[in-house]
Amino acid sequence: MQEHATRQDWTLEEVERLFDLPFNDLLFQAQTVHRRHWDANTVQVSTLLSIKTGACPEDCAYCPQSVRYDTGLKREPLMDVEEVVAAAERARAAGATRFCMGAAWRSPKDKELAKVADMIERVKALGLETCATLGMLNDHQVETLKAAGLDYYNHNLDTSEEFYGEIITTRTYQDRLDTLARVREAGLKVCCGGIVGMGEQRRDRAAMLCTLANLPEHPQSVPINQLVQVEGTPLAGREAPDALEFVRTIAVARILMPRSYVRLSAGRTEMSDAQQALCFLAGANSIFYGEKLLTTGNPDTDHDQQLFARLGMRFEAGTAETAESCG
Ligand code: SAM
Ligand code: DTB
Ligand code: SF4
Repeated sequence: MQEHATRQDWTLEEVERLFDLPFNDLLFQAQTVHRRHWDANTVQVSTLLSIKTGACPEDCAYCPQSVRYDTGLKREPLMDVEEVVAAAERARAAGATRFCMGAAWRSPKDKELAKVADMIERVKALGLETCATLGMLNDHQVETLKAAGLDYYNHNLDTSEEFYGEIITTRTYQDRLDTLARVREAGLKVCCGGIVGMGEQRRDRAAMLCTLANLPEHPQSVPINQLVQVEGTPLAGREAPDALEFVRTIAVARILMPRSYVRLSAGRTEMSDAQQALCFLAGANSIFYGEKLLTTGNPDTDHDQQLFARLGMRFEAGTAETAESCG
């Protein structure tokens, strides 16, 4: 059906009309699109590790790792490669298929990047897909990551261009789009999404998803985070978003980007099992799994396993080849 073909020419008005649909109509449409492209009962599982924590010079108002806010977070320098490999082994044993390494940098220095490239090679050799989120990159840095075998680069737009300046003043939306273009043009898969619950309007959520869906290629992975409120950040104390509005955001992402993984990302600890089930019905097919995100909590793995059993859902099997199977 033409209306469900993959498109990159969405108008903001069209996207807002999707948001405005009656809830059941929106979820039915999202689930229909979802089933056309995906197994409806399978979820991809990624595990996060903060490889360099805190003391970030940027001023992202949501982030506990910014040097500008006193959140009581302990700073940690770039981890040793062996420690990262050990954490990746544990994630693989727990059932994760993708390992995401996050660093609190505005952009990496070349020496730091060389060490991250080692981490990527070693984690990939375990048979895991690799993802990194390290801030802004230049062409040369993107090439280094590509040569190390990186699969995905995460770099979020976070919100609409209009609202961006309310949340971050130390970089521009265009800076973000420039790094995304470098990553895409180097042939890396793009992981790019945003945050719901920062005080933005529905129009901002629609505009962010519209921007993502109109990129030259849809990001292969779209994380939708609910703001994790951390004491000491400027956004602590914001009103939590309406649970159903969060589900709507997932559903619209699924309809706009039918072939992308849509990840129900940060914020699951604050969500009921019923809300998470609605997110899967709306087309989410990826989660962060493991008891920590970067610096904040995530549901216990036991709880997640029980939730998946109750929903009759399963984890996606790994697709990356192990070093052994390559001979
Ligand atoms: N420094 C790099 C950057 O900003 O791209 C990489 C790490 S940064 C922590 C990665 C993403 O985490 C941010 O773009 C944001 O979307 C998300 N994030 C950070 N703090 C969050 C919070 N309190 N709640 C929800 N998402 C958050
Ligand atoms: C994404 O979109 N969410 C993840 C990952 N990409 C890097 C990070 C969530 C961080 C939540 C706050 C924290 O734990 O520090
Ligand atoms: Fe730094 Fe990334 Fe946190 Fe912004 S989101 S303060 S860039 S770690």
